[in-house]
Amino acid sequence: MAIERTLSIIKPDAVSRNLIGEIESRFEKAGLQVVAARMIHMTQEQAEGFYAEHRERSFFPDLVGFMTSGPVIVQVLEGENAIARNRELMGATNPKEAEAGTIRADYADSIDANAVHGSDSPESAEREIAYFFNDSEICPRTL
Ligand code: RTP
Ligand code: MG
Repeated sequence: MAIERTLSIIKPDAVSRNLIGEIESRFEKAGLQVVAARMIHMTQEQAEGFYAEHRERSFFPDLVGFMTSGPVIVQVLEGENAIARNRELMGATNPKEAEAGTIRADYADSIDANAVHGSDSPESAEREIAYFFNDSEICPRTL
């Protein structure tokens, strides 16, 4: 199986509820390794650029408002099949539909405050990682 990298965000709701460690623990137990990480409070411009693909959607203003409402952890996870593996661990976008035992089922309140973000494809992962990190800020562990 391929070793991949994916962009993960621990969103403002999870950071404010002191769930950083719980969530990182799930990634580590699943064999995903943190190879870059930073805490930031996104500006409106940063959040709008990150979610540019959703610019025309009705939920876009709420999404940008929420993502700029408090600090987040932006990070790169590395491991076998990391993109899909991270999405499995996260669960469905709407926590009400997320499978039991997933991060969103256990820790998320609503479709807006849904605890985590994860890249949804190799193309998104490449763009999203480069959006927040230079090559020199990524510390390879398994690659
Ligand atoms: P994410 O990008 O945050 O990992 O989540 P996702 O792939 O599961 O969901 P996506 O479709 O990319 O949507 C990005 C975020 O926008 C919010 N959203 N709200 N009200 C709605 O219908 C709606 N749909 C999406 C969610 O917070 C979602 O995580
Ligand atoms: Mg998405």
